[in-house]
Amino acid sequence: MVSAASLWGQAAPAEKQSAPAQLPAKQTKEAPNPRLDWWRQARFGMFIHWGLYAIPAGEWKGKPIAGIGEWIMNRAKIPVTEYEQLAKQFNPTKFSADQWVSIAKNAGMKYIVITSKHHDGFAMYGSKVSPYNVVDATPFHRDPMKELAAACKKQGLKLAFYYSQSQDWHEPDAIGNDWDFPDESKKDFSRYFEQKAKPQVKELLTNYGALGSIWFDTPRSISKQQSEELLAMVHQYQPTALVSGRVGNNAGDYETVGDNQVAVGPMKRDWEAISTTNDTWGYKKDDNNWKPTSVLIRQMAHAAGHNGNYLLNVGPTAEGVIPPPAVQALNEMGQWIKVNGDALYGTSGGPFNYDQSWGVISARPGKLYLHVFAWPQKELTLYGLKNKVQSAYLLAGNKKLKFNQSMDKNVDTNVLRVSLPAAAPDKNDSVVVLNIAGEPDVDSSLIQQPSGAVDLNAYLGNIHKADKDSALRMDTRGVAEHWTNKEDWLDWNFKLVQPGTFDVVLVTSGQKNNHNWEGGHQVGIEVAGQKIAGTVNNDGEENDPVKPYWNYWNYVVSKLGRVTVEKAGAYQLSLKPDSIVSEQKLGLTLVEVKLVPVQK
Ligand code: FHN
Repeated sequence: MVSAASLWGQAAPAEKQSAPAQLPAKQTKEAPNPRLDWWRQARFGMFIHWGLYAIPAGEWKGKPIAGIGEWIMNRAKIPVTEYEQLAKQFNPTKFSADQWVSIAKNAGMKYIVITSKHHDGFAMYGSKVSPYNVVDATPFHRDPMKELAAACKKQGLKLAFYYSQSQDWHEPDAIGNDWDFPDESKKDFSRYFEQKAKPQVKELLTNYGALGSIWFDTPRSISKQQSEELLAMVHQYQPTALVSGRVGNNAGDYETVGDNQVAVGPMKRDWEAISTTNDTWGYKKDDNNWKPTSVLIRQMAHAAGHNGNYLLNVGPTAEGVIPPPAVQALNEMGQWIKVNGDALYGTSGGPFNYDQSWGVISARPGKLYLHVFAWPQKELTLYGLKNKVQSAYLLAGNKKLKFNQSMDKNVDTNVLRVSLPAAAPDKNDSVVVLNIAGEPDVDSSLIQQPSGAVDLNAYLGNIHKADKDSALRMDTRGVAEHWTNKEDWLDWNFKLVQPGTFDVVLVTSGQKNNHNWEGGHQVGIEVAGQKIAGTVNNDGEENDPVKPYWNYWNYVVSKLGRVTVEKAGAYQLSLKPDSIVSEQKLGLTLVEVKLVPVQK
């Protein structure tokens, strides 16, 4: 456990009442890109990973193969000649393009992105460029992409193709297969790029009607010129189609953040969160770690609340069936959207830099949508909104709500209080709409939340680097990573509305899929003239249902000690490491420092 230094629990002198530093402006809108109009409107899409890997479904020669299902060829080092044999078994007799598109449509999804060729190199469409494709090499002999294009057209969804432009484990010249083709000196990437990748992308752009995008992935060492060629090709053949950020070299139309990372904080570009429904992308028969619908709905709302899209994956079986638990969750998301779609489609991110203890905010001109995940007793509080609120209502049933606006003089902050009915209209996300006068205008200083907790997220901290080349940086979840230099430190300015005694808690993060976590760091915290010191230990998992957390990443709680702050006002908290353990090269992966009120 934790050692705390001498000032534990003592009454604290009020700190100098200087104004807290303003946080960076909320997401800056990019220059207009008309290609993005439909995509910003859509906000929610279906990702489909489907290919030969659905046959082994995570098991090779009777042994389970760890990791994501579509990587089985690589993880089990399956020779090309053996993996090719799978094509002879691929006969998805239960595949129905209409049914898949209906599942997406019913969920409220507006576009579908499907793997036309994943890293295994097998084309899931009829290709003239390579016979290694679903029409020529399988007993199925149908082109599922043609069928999906027709079904999407009929049902009014956009279709987009995922294409792995750099990794192709079937090809000696491409990136990724070092078990069949270990001699790097024999590889000529541009031969593969010119003879397979570009001609196949051209086929996709010219044979399937109007596309929403080409979703490139894992650029690896592709050159800037090659990324730009792909971009130009897509725009040449389909002037309205988008190119995903992973075309490489910052050439795409928008940013694709890391897998299963829901971005937080100010996002400078249009972006897309990509999420699995369980832990794998391609079907794996023993992966039953399904995300609950509450997590999926809240992740989607988080993405919208930060100006992003939510692309949610399903991995159909080799027979062509989308796993029932995923269909069930999508159905429940669709129910939520039928009532609350106004808070999603065509919205932009909310005006605050930080999330609320009860949820997140999305916006459109004249309206703020308060997505309430944790329904408070009687009253919802929002600090820092300067606009006059004209009316407030629940999106479910348009029920009008009473509210009042005042000033809290102690912290010089606007306070909005909205009266709520006792029961939440939706257990996952109930939306309160505010009609406001004018452009949103908010006090952007960080403030204690209505719950009484102070959430000092890593991405909101001021970073003090001892050495400008230090590797410390924020990942797209807003988590500090590569913090291995103990001379680097963070501090935060914040306003405290309700003084009291607080537990000081550090939340740190492990690697995806719970693989690694590193602790044992010694840290010091100073706030309101009090110092505590402690060790970053694993005191349990963070379990805050309001945050877009899920156990794909583990969030570890470390209780450092206790402080008492006696007066409302402006404060600063600093976090300085005394030592950092980095044997696993992870170091201190900080999600946030939390001040949690101690219940009297
Ligand atoms: O390697 C792929 C992976 O298999 C999957 O397709 C994901 C989806 O975003 N993209 C790559 C890893 O980031």
